[in-house]
Amino acid sequence: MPYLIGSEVMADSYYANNEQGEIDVSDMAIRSFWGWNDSNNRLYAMAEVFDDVHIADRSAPDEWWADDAWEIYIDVNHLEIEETKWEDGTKQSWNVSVPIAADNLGQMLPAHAWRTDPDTSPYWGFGWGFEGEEYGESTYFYEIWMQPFDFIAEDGNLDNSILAEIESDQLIHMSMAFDDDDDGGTERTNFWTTTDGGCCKADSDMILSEMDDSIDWGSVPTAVQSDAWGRIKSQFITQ
Ligand SMILES: [Ca+2]
Ligand SMILES: [Ca+2]
Ligand SMILES: [Ca+2]
Repeated sequence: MPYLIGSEVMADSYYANNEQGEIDVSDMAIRSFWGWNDSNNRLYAMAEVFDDVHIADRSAPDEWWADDAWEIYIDVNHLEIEETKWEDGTKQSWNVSVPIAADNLGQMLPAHAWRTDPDTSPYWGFGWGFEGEEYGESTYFYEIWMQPFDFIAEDGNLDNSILAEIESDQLIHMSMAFDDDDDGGTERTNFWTTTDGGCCKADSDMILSEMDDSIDWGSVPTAVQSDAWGRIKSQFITQ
């Protein structure tokens, strides 16, 4: 079953002191869909983000968070927040900001070489596009698949890292945020997120429900590899 997360459940309680749903949709309007696949243990997400101004003006690789960006944090084992760490990969991030600026797409922690680039990493893929003005009023579309790990060896050695088996009815931690830079520079302005705990935590609950056959998924074929995800995607497009 795909899960829809819209602007009404997002908050910027940390940086702009806004409550859940207190979002000016002429400034930013967000829809995101999440799904998963039992057979390949992948998580899938897509997002559609209307924004009055789109900016990617970073001059340093680690300033993606001060541009328009999509931040994703995953802890598949639903640990206590203080038990999740970048170092051992019990918390993994995919933070993307497009188009590429300062030679980077964003930051993926832990930042082992085999994790950082979706074009070469076997563990995730990413696609994006937009309608409207590239750096003006626009709607950006993001799509990602992620192969989460239970944990990742601190030295990044894959032989000592365990891919997660994700299962039906499993409760996982995810969180995501959408940064909104409208005036350039490296201030964090708006940070619309599923968590009220500020930046960089995987602390929102998500249950991996089975597909619900009572939903009319449609039959629109897509180029995406998973049939199940293709059905979810077709639902997203036609809603
Ligand atoms: Ca905006
Ligand atoms: Ca910026
Ligand atoms: Ca913006």
